Amino acid sequence: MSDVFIGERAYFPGIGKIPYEGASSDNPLAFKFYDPDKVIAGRTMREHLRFAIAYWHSFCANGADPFGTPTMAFPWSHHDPMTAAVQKADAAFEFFTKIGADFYCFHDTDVSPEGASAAEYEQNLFRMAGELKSRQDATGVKLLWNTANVFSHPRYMNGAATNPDFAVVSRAAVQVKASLDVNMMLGGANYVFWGGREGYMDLWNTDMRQETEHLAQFLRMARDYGRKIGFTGPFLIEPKPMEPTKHQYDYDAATAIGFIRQQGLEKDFMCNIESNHATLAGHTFAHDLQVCADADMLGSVDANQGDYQNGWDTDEFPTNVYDALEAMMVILSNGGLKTGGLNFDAKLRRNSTDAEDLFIGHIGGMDTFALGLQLADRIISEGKVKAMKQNRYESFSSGDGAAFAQGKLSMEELRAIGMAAGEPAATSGKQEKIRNLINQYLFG
Ligand code: XUL
Ligand code: CO
Repeated sequence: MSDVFIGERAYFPGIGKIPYEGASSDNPLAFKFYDPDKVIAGRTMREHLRFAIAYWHSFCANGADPFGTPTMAFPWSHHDPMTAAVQKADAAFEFFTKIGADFYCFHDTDVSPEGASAAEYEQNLFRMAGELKSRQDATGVKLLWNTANVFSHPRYMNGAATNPDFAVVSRAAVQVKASLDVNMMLGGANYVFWGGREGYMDLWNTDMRQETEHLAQFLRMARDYGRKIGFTGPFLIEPKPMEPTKHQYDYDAATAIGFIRQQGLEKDFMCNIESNHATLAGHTFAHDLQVCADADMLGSVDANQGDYQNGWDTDEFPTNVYDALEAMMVILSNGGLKTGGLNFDAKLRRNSTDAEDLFIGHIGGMDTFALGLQLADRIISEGKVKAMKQNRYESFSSGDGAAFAQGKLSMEELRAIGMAAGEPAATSGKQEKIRNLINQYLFG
């Protein structure tokens, strides 16, 4: 096998382009269900799923945790930070090409060293954007979204756009403006805001009203600048309820959408929904996707999964087919991902230390969503589940029910109908029946 690589050497030697081999393959480095060019409902799987690789987890997270030091030694850790960043870009594009992902996502600080000053930060980032651009052009891999990491550096410990100190707010603008410029250079399809430190640790020392107004002000300025330089894609807010802050302002999809509307940002902003963030907020993944779909604000998806026993963001590769099916039901019913994609905001476990593990994690995630897509397509096209759902609302399709739904009844008229109708008959919700039907689709 000849090795495919982008720079001077291969960073994943001995691993070639991951093939589709089908469900009976026992090759761990092959897709079992993700067949990129297979057509489902008029589009190829790759067009439906728009997989993206997260730079931060795949090429930056080294296994360090609050209790232990790094477990992963990257071959792109050159002592000169810019040389290391270029080598990391080579490794990343080698990986994107071999796994067959059409998109990638990054934070500014994932791809470029911060440098000793704001000016050096900008200089490094723009140089690295040039490096990324040439690799995009060489491979055809595209930028799904980028963002500014305004949560890791100590200067952001009290927040970025919501920091009580204006000096920090303006410093965050250095990164966000540069990241918007880089998005334009690289033809990004979306731009993301995740407010990791935009929340509070203690309400006693926090003016929540002032902080959230500053956040909106900051987002309006970023929107105006993005539009001024020609960015036409959606700006995406990624909700999360907590971690690292005790309470994050963009708690969940419903909160983020309420905020977007309250601030008059609905023409430009949508949501990027992450599975593990939805579950941290006490919802299912599908719930937060549905909230966005109903509001016409489903922008993109961070595809990962949490651990149902843990109350934190474990960012595991998705393997739960049931969750992926529920997600794909919402996504397909909403007309697909449009400018968004499925970004694997997922990291290897700390003790997954073989080079092939990064491939195996992504293969599992891609196969899981390929299964979800195929099953969702069957369920939608057969129409049985939809009919069962619609049947529950049948009483609103004609007569007084339709008049109510159309706003044609007064409270007095509604009461009179209720008085005349007598005690309503009990109507079963048929939850067990519908769940059993789903299992037939999965295993029948
Ligand atoms: C953190 C998280 C981020 C965002 C981008 O939980 O999900 O990586 O996706 O900043
Ligand atoms: Co995320």
